[in-house]
Amino acid sequence: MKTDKAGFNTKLIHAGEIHDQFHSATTPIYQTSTFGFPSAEEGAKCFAGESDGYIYTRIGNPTINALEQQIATLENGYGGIAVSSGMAAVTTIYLALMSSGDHIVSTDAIYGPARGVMEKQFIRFGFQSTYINTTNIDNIKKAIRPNTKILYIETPANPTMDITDLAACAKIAHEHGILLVVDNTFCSPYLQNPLDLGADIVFHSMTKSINGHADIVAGIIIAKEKNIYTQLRSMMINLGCNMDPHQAYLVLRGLKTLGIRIERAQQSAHQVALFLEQHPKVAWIKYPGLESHPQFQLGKKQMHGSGSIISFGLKGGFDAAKILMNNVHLALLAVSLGGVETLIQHPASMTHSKVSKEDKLKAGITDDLIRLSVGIEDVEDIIQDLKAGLNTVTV
Ligand code: LCS
Repeated sequence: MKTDKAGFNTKLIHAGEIHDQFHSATTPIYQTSTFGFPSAEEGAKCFAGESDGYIYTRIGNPTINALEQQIATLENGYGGIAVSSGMAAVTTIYLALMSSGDHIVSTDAIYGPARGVMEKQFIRFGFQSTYINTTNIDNIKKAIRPNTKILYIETPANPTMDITDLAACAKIAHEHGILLVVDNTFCSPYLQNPLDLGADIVFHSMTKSINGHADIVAGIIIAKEKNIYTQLRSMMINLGCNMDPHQAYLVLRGLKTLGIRIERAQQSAHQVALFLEQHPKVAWIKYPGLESHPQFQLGKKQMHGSGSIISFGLKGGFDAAKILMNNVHLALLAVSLGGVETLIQHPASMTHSKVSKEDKLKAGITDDLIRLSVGIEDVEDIIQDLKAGLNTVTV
């Protein structure tokens, strides 16, 4: 069906779907590496870009293409580029859009390896980077240099849950001729649409809520305009970080329930956040749905909901955090987030362990910070699990 004017949940089921001769209800898996040409002339046309026939799966594949079209529709972008992981999305963006001597301004509290690859590896190629607290727009203005090419924002940020004003970022970026790139992993297209707020590129680790079932690692980049889309696609093809058709099929399957999964998880997350906020052993909590969140109003304005990720600290600090993490039984002590299962982890020693101690502290990734990704189990069980775990904390 035509989904241009359809609602979000209808698009989740039907946008991008393939209409084959058998009227299959799901998009078929084209598990093939290559595609035959009907003639030598047609093959040459495909390579010349004069025909949109498929050539080779690293370049394009109908199952992967269905997913790319679907997410591009959900994010209101020109086109999507599916990649093998969220980190493949990050590195494809850096390598497609930066040259030696170019500079990036970025949120300091981003997913650890997205910062690490820039500071420890791409520095060899002459890429320059400045990491700042982007919740204060003045910090961004001060950090921009004549050679700045990208303003890179993660909001809510992993793991601090700080929220940055995307419309204000788009204004500043465009005044300076800079591209605004937004990591929308924590929200998914269901909760936030950065391109509508002025961003040029949005990307996701689809390993998280888009797929939602903790059985796939995947990523996608969506560009607002054709010329940037073409640059990114060309880089992905040459890097060879394409998605696999079966991986695309699993993401397409998970994506169908994105709306109902997020609605339920965020309803539970709100209840869990209220429980933690009033617990005597909890020192602080940051959840976009609580009025105590420093950017509560901004979150309400630019997000369509509060999501399912909570960060919090205990009065007993890291020692207490370790006791809690070792004494929960429903929540899995594991990295990743946004899935149907509740996960708990310690960013300072896990996802962000490679960020220097000094940079972690500057970014607000304190030793006591515990990150909780609330799943869709019965919320009473999630709270009971945390309550029992907190009871074992004696420090
Ligand atoms: N962006 C964000 C915001 C992320 O949280 C992650 C992974 C990535 C990009 C990279 O995606 P991947 O390559 O893993 O698909 N975040 C993780 C986390 O917080 N725990 O484990 C992985």
